[in-house]
Amino acid sequence: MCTVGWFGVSTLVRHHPAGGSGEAAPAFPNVVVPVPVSTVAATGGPFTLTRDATVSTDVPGIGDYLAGILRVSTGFALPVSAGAGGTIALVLSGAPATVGDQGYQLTSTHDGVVIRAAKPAGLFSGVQTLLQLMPPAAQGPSPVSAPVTVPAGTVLDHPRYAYRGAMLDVARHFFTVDQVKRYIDEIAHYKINYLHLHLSDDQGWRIAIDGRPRLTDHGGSTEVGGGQGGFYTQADYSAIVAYAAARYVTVIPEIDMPGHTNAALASYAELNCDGVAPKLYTGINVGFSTLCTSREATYAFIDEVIGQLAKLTPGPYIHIGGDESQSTAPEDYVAFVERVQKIVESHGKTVIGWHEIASADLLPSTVAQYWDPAGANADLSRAAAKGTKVIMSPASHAYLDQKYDDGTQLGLDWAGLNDVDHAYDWDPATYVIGVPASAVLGVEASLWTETLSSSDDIDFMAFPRLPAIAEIGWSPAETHDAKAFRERLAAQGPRWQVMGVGYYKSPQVAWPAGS
Ligand code: NGO
Repeated sequence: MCTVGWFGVSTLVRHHPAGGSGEAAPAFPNVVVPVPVSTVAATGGPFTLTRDATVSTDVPGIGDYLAGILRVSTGFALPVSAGAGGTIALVLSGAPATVGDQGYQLTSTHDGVVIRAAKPAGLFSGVQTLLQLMPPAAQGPSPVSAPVTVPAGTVLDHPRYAYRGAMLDVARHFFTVDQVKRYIDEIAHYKINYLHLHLSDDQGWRIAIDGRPRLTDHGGSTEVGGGQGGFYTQADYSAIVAYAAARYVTVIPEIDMPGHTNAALASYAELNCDGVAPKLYTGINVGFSTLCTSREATYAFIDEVIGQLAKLTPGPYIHIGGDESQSTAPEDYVAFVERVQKIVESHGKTVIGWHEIASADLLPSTVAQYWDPAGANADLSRAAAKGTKVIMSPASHAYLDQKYDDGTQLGLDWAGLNDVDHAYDWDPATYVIGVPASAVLGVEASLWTETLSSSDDIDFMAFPRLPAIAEIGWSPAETHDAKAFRERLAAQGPRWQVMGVGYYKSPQVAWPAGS
């Protein structure tokens, strides 16, 4: 049934309210991205946030996060207290078992809102749903006079995949700590729970390594186009990790190797087979660089870098790149990957690598990230058959750096144009021949930055496609529906408008007037 619902957006009702009172409940609004597992509208609502509202919480940081947003947009005091009983209650008990570790149950009545989860990550996801059920202005930068309401009903929700990532390339162009924090806030709204930072490439090395000052002084001193580049001190990096953790986002550092290493090769001559450091590089061609895989100095270097990164990384994963090593002989590449895996393991971390690493013998825990548009890769299907888990980032759908259409000024187009319908039009469980649904760990939206140098550029390329990939990663396959998704997405436009997130107004979406 389609009705005109909240925000004037047409809503698709998938579940009928449990009746009883005889009074028909209004349709539950189709505005939440990723679409929840189930929504049931109720009578007697909506809930309206008033000046005397309170927040109670079993997880202080999440209560503060929510109240922090709503205080700005309402001017209300919204005191946060431990335990239960608040007008908005965030409770770590009583959720149905189906919510698992990342899901939640949200119940909204005239009198208040209760979000229940088994784990803090679930509560945080419930809070994102709550915010999206409020009018867009609830996430705005200044107090609004219009009431902040939440439709009455129950949302029961949990993710399809445990891993929902966003990759940001800070190597091709450097982005400051504040710019990365901004992106973390943006992705957290869509229940993305991993931020993969591409920290090194031919054009720049972006993380300080003790004892290797030239990596950043020299290797970090430029970027694509010849700009001044930049790098994170370890304290900067820890600040990013902590900021992300407070939003239930785990940071995955990537040091790309053995190819994509010109910045490191330029910084330390001993990493080159001929012992000669090349010049810094600011172009965008790929495939010309390789660490010297036959030199012990290379592995000593990798051990230092991975060892320090492991200490800065509370999460389980370290990404070793491994893509497009066109200047490394295939047998050297295989031996290199097998050895580097063990270095990562010796520092207590699990390897992720781009899918090319599947040509090597992978450790049982190693994860491969598929990025090719082709949908077939013999090495990867062989590895999957032996138990390798796969993150799906097919470039034709999940690369946020590809142009929307022929007129898009930013971005690349080597994987084809990728407007929002196309970004949404694939299924991770069937995308790669020979990689069964059971091998898929999750999805990742990759934002490469050869052509992007500002937060405005990031926003424009990420929105509205990042939410498409987020929904593919979170929502049950049976909810996949392009038309209904476009309607939900349309409801995000006014939200981005008030939050100052510039986005591409894809003609495929009927954005509400004024957004
Ligand atoms: C490829 C390449 C990157 C580029 C990107 C641009 C992978 C894994 N390696 O993806 O170096 O930046 O395409 O779309």
